[in-house]
Amino acid sequence: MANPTISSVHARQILDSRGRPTVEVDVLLSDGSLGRAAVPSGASTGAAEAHELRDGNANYYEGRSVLNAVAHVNGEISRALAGKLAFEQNAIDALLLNLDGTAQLKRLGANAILGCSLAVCRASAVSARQPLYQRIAELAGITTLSMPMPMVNILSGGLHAGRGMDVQDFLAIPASATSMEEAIHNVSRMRSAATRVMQRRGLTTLLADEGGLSPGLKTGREALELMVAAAEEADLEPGKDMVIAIDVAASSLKGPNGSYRFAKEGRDLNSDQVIDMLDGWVRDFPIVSIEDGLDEEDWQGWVKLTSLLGNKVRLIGDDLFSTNLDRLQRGINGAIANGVLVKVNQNGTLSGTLEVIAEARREGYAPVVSARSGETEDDFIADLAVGTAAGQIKIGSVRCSDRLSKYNQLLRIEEQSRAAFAGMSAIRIGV
Ligand code: 2PG
Ligand code: MG
Repeated sequence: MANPTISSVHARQILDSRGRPTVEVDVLLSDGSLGRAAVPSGASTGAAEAHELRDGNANYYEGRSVLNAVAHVNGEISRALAGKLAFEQNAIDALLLNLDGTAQLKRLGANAILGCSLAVCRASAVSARQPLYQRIAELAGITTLSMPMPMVNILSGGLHAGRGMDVQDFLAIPASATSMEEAIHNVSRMRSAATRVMQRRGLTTLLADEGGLSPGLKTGREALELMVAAAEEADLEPGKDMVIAIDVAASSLKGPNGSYRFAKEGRDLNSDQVIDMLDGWVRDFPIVSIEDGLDEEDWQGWVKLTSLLGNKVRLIGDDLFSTNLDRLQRGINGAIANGVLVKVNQNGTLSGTLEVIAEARREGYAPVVSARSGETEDDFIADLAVGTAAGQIKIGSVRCSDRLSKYNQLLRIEEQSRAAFAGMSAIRIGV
């Protein structure tokens, strides 16, 4: 059938990588094509994110079950989508948004809506016998695909590691790699080397939520030094073969009176002091990218941070922009940041996510397609990064199947597609 329609939409509750319930949706088309998608979930979440609907029943999965969201899919949403043209992704996403009727998708739940949106896209790719990345490229108007440069979590802190360190992520970018295969190999060397260095120093090497290590170091500087030591241990030259990205996740560091609480260091800093600290780190370490260096509502601070460091490193808004077009445009108009983290569940639909990526690209902001700290085996974002030619992807560490499902899919796509590896092109400022 040339123009298949949606025959059925069915959701169920499954568990994510933290063992917490999440929504999985199956979309079946009139030509027999099946699309399945599972919804990720964050721990360090932005206030402006689309709403994750949880049941709040304390006796069942500690209040985190998603049976209401599942019921919304199996009732209202499945009735509304039945008979609709599967290839009309924009129309389907618009219908989902209208059906919910609230700005943050609070009524039906962004988890219900996103699961349907992604599953429809997958089903249409199956129907067209296209790889998912190709279908996404069509939707995004992209003709030249690219393999994204990964930024890979090596050390974890913040809400992903029981606040064992103040800064949430210390990530490695395999700068000299010329293919996805080489990039993944080099960060794997770095990740294993970090374990060896930490074992020698008597530090714990247990895994954090995204498969990174959490040595529980007191200061960011100590963690950055460990990153450099791990690169050297792996025979990767810091600054050349391996460069560093950090995610401060500063919105999770709320101290009194608008200050930032660096609990491990035992001090509260104001916005200017945080900027100073980051500036010092950029001077002393091969850092090329800083995510959420300041709080999601510290717009004034962001202006200062951007004018000081925006011509040297990528400044990525995660909680700040929350994959929300209005917030990204506010940032663009205010000369704030020069990159945006892209998380499908912060936005709520695939079409909305593609709009954010397109706007970022138009304005010279680097889009970084990102997983959440709570993930499933769903590998949608690997295809999303390739199909949108985003240039960068952030998945977590090269550990745990919820992370590896995406890295492995990138390896498959590299083998199958003719997409060129983006290398550092999306990260360099002004390129
Ligand atoms: C982030 C993400 C992934 P979370 O802050 O960038 O590392 O974490 O999904 O908890 O928001
Ligand atoms: Mg973040």
